[in-house]
Amino acid sequence: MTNVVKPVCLSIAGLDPSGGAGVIADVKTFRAFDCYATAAVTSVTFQNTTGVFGAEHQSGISVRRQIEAVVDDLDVAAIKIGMLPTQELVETVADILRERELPNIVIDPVIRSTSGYELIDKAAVRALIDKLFPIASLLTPNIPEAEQITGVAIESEEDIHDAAAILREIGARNVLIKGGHLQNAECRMQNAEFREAVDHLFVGDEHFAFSAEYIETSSTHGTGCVLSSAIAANLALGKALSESVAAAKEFVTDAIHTAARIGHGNSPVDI
Ligand code: PXL
Repeated sequence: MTNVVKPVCLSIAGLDPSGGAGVIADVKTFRAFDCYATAAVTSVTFQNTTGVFGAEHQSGISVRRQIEAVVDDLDVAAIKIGMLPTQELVETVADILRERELPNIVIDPVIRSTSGYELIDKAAVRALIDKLFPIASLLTPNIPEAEQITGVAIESEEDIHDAAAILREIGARNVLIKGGHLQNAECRMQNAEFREAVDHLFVGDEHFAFSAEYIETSSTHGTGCVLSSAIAANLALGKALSESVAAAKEFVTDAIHTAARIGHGNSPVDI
């Protein structure tokens, strides 16, 4: 028997028991890129395709012990961080990442669910900026998250550049602002024939735009989780940041196309 060596990826995120977002989406994504999947649960949320009904957050010690159990034993090649609902959890995770000098950290600054449920509190947002932005290899906000963190109202590509500049001033090294929400509004106004969803990556002095067909659908639950974990998986496989984002974007676009009809609400992407 031969043992296959695979890169190990770790998701530090919430549990969506209906499988659309959070650690379940992340684990499936890691697996789709042939990485070995591990996960530490930060919050057990109560939700399904119709909405989020509540959450029971984990304590700092629970999350610390879950992460330590993984990193004490396995050689983690990349980490995706999603929902960190409290200041205590942000600080705990930041401490461990620093202590262990863990590589390839992709942070999806999850603030609110698509259905409008606040997934993290205000003190956690502040701590995220102060403690986690500086150690992230990449930050992946969507437009509402970038607006909330920077205070810039994003209505154009120029606004995306302005928001990215602020995110970098306040500590993020590399930033991917996902344009799906902007294209949605703009395209509706213009009633355009060909719609694009453009994500903007800022790395060092470089700017890359990743365009994909904008798909008119309500099946977008979990897309942020899948994109950030797909980027982490590609970094774990040794790809550069821009190549990892390109591969992840293609994967998410396919996943939106092939979303299964699940539940009575907005179907999640399936992978
Ligand atoms: O898509 C944001 C998100 C991330 N993580 C968890 C979630 C959600 C949205 O509902 O539940 C656990």
